[in-house]
Amino acid sequence: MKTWSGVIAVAGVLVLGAACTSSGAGGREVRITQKDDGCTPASISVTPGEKLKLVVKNSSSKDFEVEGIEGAQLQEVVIPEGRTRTPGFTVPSRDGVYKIKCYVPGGVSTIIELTAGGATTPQSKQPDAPTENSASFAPSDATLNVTLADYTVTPDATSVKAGAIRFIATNVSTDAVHELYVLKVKDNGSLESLGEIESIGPKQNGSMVLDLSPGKYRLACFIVPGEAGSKVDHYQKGMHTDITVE
Ligand SMILES: [Cu+2]
Repeated sequence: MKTWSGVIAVAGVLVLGAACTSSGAGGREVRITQKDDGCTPASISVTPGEKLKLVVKNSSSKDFEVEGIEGAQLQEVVIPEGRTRTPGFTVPSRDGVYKIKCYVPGGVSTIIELTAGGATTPQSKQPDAPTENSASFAPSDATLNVTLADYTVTPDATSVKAGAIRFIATNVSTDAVHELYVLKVKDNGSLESLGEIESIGPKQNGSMVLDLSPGKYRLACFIVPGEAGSKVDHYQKGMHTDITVE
C-alpha cells in the first residue's frame, strides 16, 4: 500500500508539471499564477541545468513580487496588479530543491519549490552574503542603525533627513535568520520595495545605502514559514515599523 500511494503521489506531480508548462524559445515555459490567496503551483518538477522561462501572471488586486531565496539565483521581480512578467531562471546543475518566494510585501506568500532530479531533501543552506553597497556613501550622510530581534525591528531614530541614508542592520537573535526590507508606504497604503539586506544570520550584520526622498517608509522582515528554517511569519509576528524621511 505504502509503495502504491508513493507512486501515485509522484505521478500526480508529473501530471501537474506537464499541465502547466510548454516548450518555447528562451527556455521551457513554466506558468505561475498569483491570486489574492497566494501563488500556484506550489511545486514544480525540473531537470538539473534546465533553462526556464517563468511566465508569472498576476491575477490579484495587489502588486506581487517573486524572488529566489536560500541561494536560488532569481533576482527580485515586481509584477504589478493585472500584469505578467517573464523572468528567466536556470536550474543549478545539481539535484536539489530550489525555492522561489512569491508574495505581496506584508501580505500573502507562497514558497514555490522547484525539485531538480530525485532530491527529497532541501539543498544545503547558503545564505546570501550581506549586501554592501557603499559606493555612493559620504561620511556626512545619515546612518540609521536597525536592530533585528525575534520578532521586532527597532531603528535608533524614527525620522531621518532625506538623501543618502546608510542602513546598518544588526541581527541580535541567537538562532533566527532575519532580513531588512525598506519599503515606501504609498498614499494608498500599498508598499513598494526599495532595497533589502537579505539573510542576516544570528549575530550578523549587513548594510546598504538608499537615496530616499521625504515620505513615509516601512522597515520590515518578510521571512515566512519554510524560509531559512523559520516556522513563523516574521512580519505577522510584528517585524515591522515605520519611519519618516524629512
Ligand atoms: Cu525576521
